[in-house]
This record gives sequence, C-alpha cells and structure tokens, in this order.
Amino acid sequence: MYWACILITCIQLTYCKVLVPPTTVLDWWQNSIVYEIFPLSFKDSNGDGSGDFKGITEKLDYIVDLGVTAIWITPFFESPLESGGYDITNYLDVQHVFGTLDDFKDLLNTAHSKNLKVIMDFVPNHTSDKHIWFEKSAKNETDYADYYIWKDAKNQEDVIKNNATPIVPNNWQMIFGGSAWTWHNTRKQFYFAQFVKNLPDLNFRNKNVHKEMKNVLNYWIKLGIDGIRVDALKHVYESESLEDEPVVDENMALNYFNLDHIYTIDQDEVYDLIKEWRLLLDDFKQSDHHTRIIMTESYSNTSILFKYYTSGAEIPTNFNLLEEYHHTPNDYEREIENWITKMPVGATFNSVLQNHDHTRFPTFYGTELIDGMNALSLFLPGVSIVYYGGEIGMEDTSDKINYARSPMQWDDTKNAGFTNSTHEPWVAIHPDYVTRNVQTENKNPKSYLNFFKSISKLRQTETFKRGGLAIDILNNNTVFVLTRFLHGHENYTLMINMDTNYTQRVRLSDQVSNLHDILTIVIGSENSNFNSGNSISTTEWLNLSPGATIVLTDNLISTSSSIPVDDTTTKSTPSSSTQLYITSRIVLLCLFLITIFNL
Ligand SMILES: [Ca+2]
Ligand SMILES: [Ca+2]
Repeated sequence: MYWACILITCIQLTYCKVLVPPTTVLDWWQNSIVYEIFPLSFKDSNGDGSGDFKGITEKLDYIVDLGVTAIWITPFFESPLESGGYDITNYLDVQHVFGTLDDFKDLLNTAHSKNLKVIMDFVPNHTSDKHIWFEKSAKNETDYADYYIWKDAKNQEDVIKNNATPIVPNNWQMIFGGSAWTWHNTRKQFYFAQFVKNLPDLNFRNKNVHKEMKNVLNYWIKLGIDGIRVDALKHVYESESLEDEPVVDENMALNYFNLDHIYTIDQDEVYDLIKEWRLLLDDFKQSDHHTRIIMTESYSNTSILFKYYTSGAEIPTNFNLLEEYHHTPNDYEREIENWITKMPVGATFNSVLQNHDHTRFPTFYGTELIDGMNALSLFLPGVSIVYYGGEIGMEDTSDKINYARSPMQWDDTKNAGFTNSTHEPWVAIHPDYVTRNVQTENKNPKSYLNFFKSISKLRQTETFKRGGLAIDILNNNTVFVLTRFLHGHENYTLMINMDTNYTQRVRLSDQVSNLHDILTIVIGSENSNFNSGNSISTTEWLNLSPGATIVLTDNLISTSSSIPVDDTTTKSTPSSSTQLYITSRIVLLCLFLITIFNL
C-alpha cells in the first residue's frame, strides 16, 4: 500500500498535480539545521588555548544568525581527552577544560532563551579505561565485575599455572589496529575493546549497565538537554558466541577491515536498546509535550538504519552523502532517492555532508564548490546536519588526527580570534584564516558566510518546511538541479555546476519543462556572476562557470517587481505560483511529508 501511494503521488506530480499542503504543525526538529560543535575548537574564553562552554555561550548569537535550530556538542564529559572526549571517566560531570557544570547550565539556559536547542553526545559503547567502573571491574569487585566484557585466555589454565603467554579468545580486531582483546594483569583475563584498548566496551548484557545509562540520560534530560546523539551505536552489542568472524581475504593480513563483522556490529539487540531510550525520553514528553530527539551514529546500511527509525530514533544519521563516497550529481541523486523513497512511513529525511571524522568538503572538492555544497546541504528536506566552520568554507589542516577539527576562524588577528592565549592553541589553526574568517566574510555580501545565511533563511518558508523535492541532472552529469516546491507557494530551484574545470552552458527551457519564462535570482555564488534580485529568461543560454551555484525562484512579485524585464526576450506564462518545475527525467519526487502524513 505504501509503495502504491508513493507511485500514485509521483505520477500525480509528474503531471503537475500537487500535494495538498498538510496542516499539521511540524515538530521543532523536523526542518532543523543542526550545527555540530567540537567544543575544544570553537571559542576559548579564558586564554588557555582550548575552547570551552563560555566561548560557545559568547557565540550563540552568531549561531542563531546562521538560522540554526539546534547545536550538537561533541562529548564534554569528564575525560582525560585521549580520544577526543569520547573517552569518558564520569558521565555525570563535565571535563573542566570546558568549564564547570554551572558554565554548561548557563550555556544551556542562554541557548534556550534564544530558542536554540541543545543536543548532547551520548557515548554508551565504551568508557575510558580510567573510569572508576573499569577500575573496579578490573579488580573483579562484585557489583562491577560484569560491567565490561571479560574472557579467559584460550589457554587460561596454562597462563595461571605456568605463566604462559595468554592466547586471545577469538580473531576479533580493533578498528584502530590489533586484537580486540587486551590482557589485564590484575584480573588475569582479557577485556574487549572495539576501537582502541584505552576504550573498553561496556557489557550491555548486564542489566546494571542499562540502569547506569538510563541514569545518565535522566540526569542530563532533567538538566534540560533537548536530545542525544548516540555515538557508535552499531558497535554496542557483540554476539555472545565468541566465534571467529569470517576472514574476507585469506591472502591478506588479519586486521579489522579484513573481517566480515557478523558478530561485532549491527546485532539485533540494538533495536530494543533504542526503544528503551525512546520510552525514557517520552516519559519526559508526557509532562511537558517537548520532544527530546534521538540522533544516531551508525555507518550501517539503510535497511538497518530504517529499523532505527521504527525503533524510535528521529534522526538515524544519513552518512551516504559524505564527500568521500560521492563525486557526481548522479551519485547524490541515487543516494537521496534511495533514502527518501524507501524510508519508513512517518520518517523524516536527514543529511550530513561533513563532520569531525571526515575531510571537510572544500578540501575534497576544491574551493569552487564551497557555496554549492553548502547550498546542497541546506536545500535538502528534513534535518540538515552542518559542521562548525562549514559556513565560512573552512578546510582541513595538515594535522594527521585532528585535520577537520582545527579552531574556528573568527577574525584575522593572531590565532584567528579563537583564543587570546600567548601560547599556541591546542591544535594548529589553518593558515587561510587571514582571509577566511567570520569577521571578514560578514562584510562581504558575496562571501561563503552570507551565501550560507541567504539559503538558510529560505528554510523558514513554507516551501522549505513542507514542500517536495525534485531533482534533475543536466549536461552529462555535471549540473545538479534541485527544486523545492509546494502547492500555493513559491518554488525554489538550486543549480550547481559540479564541474570545477569547465563552464557549462544551460538553457533551461530546453531541458526543464513547465518553468516560468522569467525567474528571479535569489542568490548566486561569487564565482557565478549572477546577482541577487536580477531576472533571467529560461530561454536564454546561461553560462555556469566552474563550481557556480545559483538559486532561482518564481516568486516574481515579492523579489523582482522592480526589475525591468525586456519584453522582446520574454513572454508571460499563465502559470500560477503553484506551478511546479517538472523536469524531463525526474526520478525523485520526494517528500518526507508524504510519509509523515501517511499519504
Ligand atoms: Ca579555554
Ligand atoms: Ca560494544
């Protein structure tokens, strides 16, 4: 039935029939821009070279001005910071480099006063090996003995009696290299760690571990956070069988990437875990009607992520649009379509184009496409997860580990305005900060920052909140065209020349049907030579320079009534503002709304 509905809807749209706009109000997160902050690198308020809570609080107005709905702050809990803060020693307190718990409360309250939501990173899979739970577990203390995953050596008797070298229980490997089993001399057993040995995995087959995690959630929800981003969710459970995982290529060395992880990731128990947390968050909602969201981090295939939706996660993060997997409009279209047309009834689309674990997209694509990729990120329906500094076009540094986590570039002064420290910031600042920084870009109407803000503003329109998406690809898989449409409202079309070497010539009337003859330019990227407010004729040839990006609308009355139009090159079109841009080869006519309203 679901597929039939989708098919009928697509056919209707292809013949210019439109969806009736739903009247239901969207929940706060459903059209949100979520802004990821790596707190060590955002703003240092006290001159110690590390970003902190007060620094973030100082910059909340900047964040609000970007059109952001919610900030997601990566882990800020008590931690030796050996693994980016994902190595937690106390879930109920903060790492003091970021400030005090009161500083965090002040950040939370100030954000809420500006109608900005706050999402907390939640790291259930592992703790630091310096966590008191692990220390007690290593001593085999009764209450904590099974908090982690401990196993005997294969030759345990020989080890104990004869001091033999312990043999690991199976072939499971750590993601960052080596056996997943580390011998602990105090306990005389191996413990299991999926990532690195200083991050031992918690044992979710122990009911007390579930209780501890619920306690953590209760604590932070009561403090006022609006949602959680669950780290490494696919790694939480392992099979109890302890069987070896199949080797992919016997001729290659044994390592994490040469194993088929049928026993260490994506175990079915994870769905019940999501449901457990959903119930907990919904208990709070019962009293105040405020939704606390669950975002998840799992680089899993979509069939698994779609079960996250049905288990109660609002945002199973969609990593399929990250730069390293895709290069062309066809790739993007395939992945967008694959998600939108197959996600469960009632689900909301989401997308992320860069984050703290991946190459920033200007480094991958080149600077020509900074505006284009930001526009793509903001044009897609549902939840857009963006990464700090993306709005000003920040690039990777040469740091081997923290290449995508360099300090935010606020101005052109020493240390980019990130810190007033006399010594160096905790990690190197990108040398391009002299020109690529918030202060400089704010003054330039055609900067990356102002381009970002112009498009994020469109997300306040009904078309962006509740409208559909159509995709077209022109000029031999180089020009990517996305249109947001909604019956009774203006339409918006984004054109990106993803060819960073050659200018592409496009005449829209030849390639896209049912367009107004005259469209207004909402904004053009600096490399496009198109200026806001000007009109273009769809019968003209447009030259899109390499990487050029423009946004067009048929909202002629409000944005271009003062622009004179040459009657010899245009003719009126009888279409109304409800007209759709229906292209010759639309495959995707999406709508997260189609599913929300169970059409
Ligand atoms: Ca600081
Ligand atoms: Ca685990």
